Amino acid sequence: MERNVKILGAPTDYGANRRGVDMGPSAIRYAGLADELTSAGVSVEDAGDLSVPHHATHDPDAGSDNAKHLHEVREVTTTLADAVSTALADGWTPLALGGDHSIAIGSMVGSARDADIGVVWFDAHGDYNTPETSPSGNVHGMPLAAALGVGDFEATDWANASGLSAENVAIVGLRDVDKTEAAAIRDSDITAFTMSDIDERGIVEVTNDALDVATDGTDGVHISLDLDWLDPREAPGVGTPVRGGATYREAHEAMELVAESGAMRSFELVEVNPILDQHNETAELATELAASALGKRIL
Ligand code: HAR
Ligand code: MN
Ligand code: MN
Ligand code: MN
Repeated sequence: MERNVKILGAPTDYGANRRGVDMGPSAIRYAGLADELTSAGVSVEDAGDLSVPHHATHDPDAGSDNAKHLHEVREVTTTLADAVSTALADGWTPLALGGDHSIAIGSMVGSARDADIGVVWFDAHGDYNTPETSPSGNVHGMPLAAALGVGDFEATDWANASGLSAENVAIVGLRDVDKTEAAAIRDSDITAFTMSDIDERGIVEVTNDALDVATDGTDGVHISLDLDWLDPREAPGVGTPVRGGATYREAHEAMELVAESGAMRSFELVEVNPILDQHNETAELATELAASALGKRIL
């Protein structure tokens, strides 16, 4: 399939507990994203970075301890949602560069504006907290709940605007989930695969099952790749590393299966933090995985 990819930088850290993840888009570009994607056979246009509110100007009272910087997160995600839906309408596959994982609210809302979508969420974390259940108040632990309109998010038109249904959401690679969050995932219609599932069944079966969930009755799939899905040995440059993650080969295989499915509608790479990285290797890995997901072949 002929693909044109539009890169949309979302240089924000408002949803995270660590500064530095706002430099993710620069690090990923510096690692050679455009060339990697070109080598995958897609044509690429870099739309640059979205403008995001400056830290010095933000109103500390606009969020709350339960959901920090929620005002800024709303602004960034609303801007990104518009950019994603415009790119799709113009025939592009949008690739959003985080930034922390809160940007996914915007990616999903934008991707779903003119279509029914499913989501495959590669992550160590469930990202299904709500302001009421979050132990940290960091919105990057909440984007799936936000886009599904769970808890406090039910009342927000900016987050709860995707029409996404939990039956079409699959999470792959879980190994760090908060207690109440785990119960909420179990009670939901989300399909969740832990690292143990990958150990027992292998990455091919698990990824294909996740893609089946996300493609069932939908027009396309949003692929959300949190780099902390990978083991910290492969991806040290993330804010919340957790041991026991996907290997380099497993991650590539999963992305190759994404490419083979032909189902990707929109894509994002999040949580790359160059300040915590070693020689930009996590950003480089992100570019390689993106190329695999977009069809790069050895032969
Ligand atoms: N579950 C924890 C919280 O809600 C940690 C979330 C970690 N964040 C991410 N997202 N990197 O995947 O605070
Ligand atoms: Mn995440
Ligand atoms: Mn994560
Ligand atoms: Mn393969």
